Amino acid sequence: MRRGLAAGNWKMNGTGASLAEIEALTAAHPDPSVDILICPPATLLARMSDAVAGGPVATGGQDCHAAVSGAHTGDISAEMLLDAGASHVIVGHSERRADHHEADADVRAKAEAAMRAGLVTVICLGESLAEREAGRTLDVIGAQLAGSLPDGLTGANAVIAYEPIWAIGTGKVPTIAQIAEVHDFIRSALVERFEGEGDKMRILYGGSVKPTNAAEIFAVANVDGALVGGASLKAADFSPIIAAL
Ligand code: G2H
Repeated sequence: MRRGLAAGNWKMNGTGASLAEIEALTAAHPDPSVDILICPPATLLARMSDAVAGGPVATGGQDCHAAVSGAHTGDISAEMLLDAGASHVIVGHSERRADHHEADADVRAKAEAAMRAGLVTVICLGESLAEREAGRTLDVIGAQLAGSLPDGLTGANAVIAYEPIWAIGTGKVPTIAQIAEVHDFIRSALVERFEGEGDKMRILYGGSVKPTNAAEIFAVANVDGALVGGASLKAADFSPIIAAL
């Protein structure tokens, strides 16, 4: 049985004042039946990790460089995220793929770096609207799975996040049937490649998850939680999503 995971991706949002939201979230879920993860901007990671230490909320980075250290201005290694208190890192988010031209091979190298550092890697996949309308969704997801996932992933060190690009921050959500189709496809591919470990990996849905739609999304087979952007910024929004899982 896979344990649910409610993951918040704060993207480029949040300052020190936002730590009050984490205090409220922790107070609202002292003994949750699911895992809770917040990935703040790098500037908040160490402070947030200190603030949640010993409690039910884990912290993660939003990206990492593939190398351990070196001349990479502005980048952060997986080892540095670990040092700042993170246990997880998101790699391959569509905003990174688009804004920073990250290809599957880059995402795979970052996921390998996360494994090397001992972080749980949250690997993001998703199709564009043009790809969906062309009937290519499963081909695109299949290629991303093959190209972005390194060997050696397990249920303990990896989480997959399916995020249709057209549903991110737009308020548009796929139908339940569309979510089910892709999650079932991802599960089959994971089991085919990673055998028993593929069955243990959590598959999150991401894209405009809100308190009002979380329960019906979580009822879908092979949806093991959510990667939540905008609705994870405020405890008042994220808390009911956690409770729905
Ligand atoms: C998808 C998601 C979080 P939002 O990017 O990763 O963002 O919930 O704002 O659509």
